[in-house]
Amino acid sequence: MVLRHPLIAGLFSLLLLTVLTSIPLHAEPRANSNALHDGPCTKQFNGRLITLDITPRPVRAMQPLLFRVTVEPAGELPPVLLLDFTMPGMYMGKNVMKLVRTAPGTWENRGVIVRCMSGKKLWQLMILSPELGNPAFSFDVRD
Ligand SMILES: [Cu+2]
Repeated sequence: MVLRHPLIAGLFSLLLLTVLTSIPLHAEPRANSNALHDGPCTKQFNGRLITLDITPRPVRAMQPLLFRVTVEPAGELPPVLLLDFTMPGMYMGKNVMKLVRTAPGTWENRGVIVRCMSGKKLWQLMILSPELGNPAFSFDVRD
């Protein structure tokens, strides 16, 4: 038989409540890479400089776009990198683009960002690469 002291149980639930209320449950996710509308966006991940460039700019939904990732130093990366498109807090189906190496340290492909029926604009593009630390860029796509 497990003995549960009511005071300890009470303290525990109070502690749990404090932890839960300190998490902003309804915080809207925000874009961290809206600079993509003005030029290539470079971040440092795992000691490498990773640049995402989407053209033409600004980046609009339902427009043919060129996605280019450059990595410096490129090291031993595969000839294909996967770029995963998601909308934070929403399931939009699986949208993974194969980026193909077009030059040393450069991967590219073309595609379209769909317009979301909800009216939301925030997309996250994550390079699915454990070697690179799965770097992600989020931005508000324009109409
Ligand atoms: Cu959506």
